Amino acid sequence: MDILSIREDFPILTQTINNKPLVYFDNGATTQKPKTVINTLKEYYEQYNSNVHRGVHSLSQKATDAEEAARHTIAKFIGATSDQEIIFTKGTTDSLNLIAHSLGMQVLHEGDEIILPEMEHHSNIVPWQLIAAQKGAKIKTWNINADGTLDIEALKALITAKTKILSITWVSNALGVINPIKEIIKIAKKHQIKVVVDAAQSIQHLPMNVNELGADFMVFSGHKIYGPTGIGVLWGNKEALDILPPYQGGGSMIKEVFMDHSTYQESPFRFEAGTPHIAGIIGLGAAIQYVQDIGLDKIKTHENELITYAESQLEKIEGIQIYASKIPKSGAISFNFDGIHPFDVGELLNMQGVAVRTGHHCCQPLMRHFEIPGTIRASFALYNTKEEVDILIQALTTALKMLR
Ligand code: C6P
Repeated sequence: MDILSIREDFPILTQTINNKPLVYFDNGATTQKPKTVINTLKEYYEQYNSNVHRGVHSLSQKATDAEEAARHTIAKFIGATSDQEIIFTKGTTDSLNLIAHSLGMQVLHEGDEIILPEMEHHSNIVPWQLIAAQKGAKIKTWNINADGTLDIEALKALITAKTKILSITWVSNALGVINPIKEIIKIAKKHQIKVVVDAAQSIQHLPMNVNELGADFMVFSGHKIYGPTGIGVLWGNKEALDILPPYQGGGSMIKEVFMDHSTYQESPFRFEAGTPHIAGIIGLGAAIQYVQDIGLDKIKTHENELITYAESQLEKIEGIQIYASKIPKSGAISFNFDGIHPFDVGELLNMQGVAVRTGHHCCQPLMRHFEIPGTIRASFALYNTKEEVDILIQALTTALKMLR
C-alpha cells in the first residue's frame, strides 16, 4: 500500500493541531473521509438533490438510481445474497435499536433470555434492556476473562432452553480484542439462538462475508468505514426480514394505509420509514468503493503491522498497563499508566497534536470489570503510519514526565 498517496486522499490529515502535525489515532470513534466521499456528497447536493422512490422527474430518478447503486455496492461488499438484505439506518446504534425491538417483539416471551458479553458497547446493551423489560425477558451476562477474551465454555454453560438471542461485537471497541465470532455463532446456532453481530469495529478492518459468518443479523456504521455520519446498515436474510414486525411507521414502508390499519412493504423498505439520508447513503457507497479499490486484505495487513509495532513500543514504557496484551487485536489498543488518570494523558497528547480517545468508551460494564474509570485508546486506520506511532510514543514520554 502506498500510504503517502493514500494520505493525500484525506485533506484533513495535512493540518496542524497546537502547532504540531495532526496524528489522528481516534479512528474507532470515527474515521476521516477521503476526497471521493466529500466530492460525492457535494455533487449530490449541487447536481441532483431530490427525494427518492417518489418522483418521476429526472432528478428524483437520478437520486433513486444512485441510492440503489450504493445499496448494491454495499451488498456485494458484505457478500449479501440480494440488495434487499441491506437496510439503511442512522448507524450501528439505530440498527441495534431496530433489531432489538423487531426481533424481541417476534421471539421473546416471559422468562426468555438474551446473552450479552460484558465487553459490549452501551448500544448493544441498552436496546436489549428496553425490549427485555417490555417482554419480561432477562439479560444474562457473558463475563470476560482477566485478559479481556471470552471463554467459550462459559457461553456453553450460560445457554438454556430459554436462551433466544445472543448479541455480540466481533471486535471490542474498548480493547481491540477480536472475538472468535464464527465459533461462537456455531455454538449458538446449535441451540437455535438468533445471533446479532455488531460489526461497528470490524467492518473497516476485517473482510466480511455474511453468508460465511452464519449470523442472523449484522450491523455497522458508515462513519467508521470512511463514510458520512448519520448512515448505517442492518443486514439480515431476506426471508427473515420480511416476517419481522416493523420498527417505525411512516411513508415508504407501507403497501396500503387505511384509517384503522395498514399493510407493509417487504424488506428493505419495510424498515426504511420516511425520507432516508440520501446523501449519506450515496456517500457510504463511495466510501465502500474506495475501501474495495484499495482492498481490505491489504488494509488489514497494514493495520496489523501498525498495531503489533505500537504494542511492542508501548510495552517499553515504564508503568504501562496494556489491556488484552499479546491477544490478537484489530484496530485499537487500550492502556493506562499507574496512578495517572487517562484524561490527563489525553489532554497532554492533544497539546502535542496527537488525538486519542480517553474514557470508558461507552463500555461501563467492561470498565467496572477492570475496576478503572477508563483507558487511553489509540485506534488505527489505513492512513496511519509507523512514524505516527513513534510520535505517539514520544508524546507519551513527554506527557508522563510532566505528570510524574
Ligand atoms: N463506538 C467508539 O469510540 P454509532 O455511534 O451508532 O455509530 O456506533 C455505536 C457503536 C456500537 N458498537 C460498537 C462496537 C461501537 O464501537 C460503537 C461506537 C465509538 O468506540 C463511539 S462510542
